[in-house]
Amino acid sequence: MKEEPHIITFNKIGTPNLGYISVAEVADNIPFDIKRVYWTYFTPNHVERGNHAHVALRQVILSVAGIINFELENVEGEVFKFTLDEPNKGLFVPPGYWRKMRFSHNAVLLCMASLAYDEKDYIRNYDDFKALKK
Ligand code: T46
Repeated sequence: MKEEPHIITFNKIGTPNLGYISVAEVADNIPFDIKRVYWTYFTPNHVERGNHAHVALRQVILSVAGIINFELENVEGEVFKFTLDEPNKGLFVPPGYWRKMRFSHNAVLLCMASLAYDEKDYIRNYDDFKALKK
């Protein structure tokens, strides 16, 4: 079955008085074995990051602080827009989606990824990406 980007809502344990904890766990709410975790921060809000697609990488991405707007496009030209504005809201991104991200000044993006870093998994040219359409 074709995978589509979608929001994963993590549990939120706690109360407003005590604060909260959310948990990501393979086989519970992460649909792959996590091989790598990375995070990005201090991105000025006029900067657009991303502008690439992945060949095989599967990801669950959270905004653990601040707000991140995602635009995802597949080779068929379908566009999916998501706003990560709660620390218990994750975005599952399958392979084959061109992504653009915009950040609030305080945003911290945390990514759980299915593969080790490999620049060969990146498609960084939009025309090359669109040429994948059969
Ligand atoms: C993604 C979005 C959400 C490494 O050396 N190792 C790593 O594991 C990563 C992720 C990046 N890098 C290097 C590669 C570049 O020289 O860090 C530099 C910045 O990476 P990039 O321009 O790809 O950053 P973003 O924010 O556009 O994209 C990143 C991830 O690369 C990408 O997988 O989906 O965050």
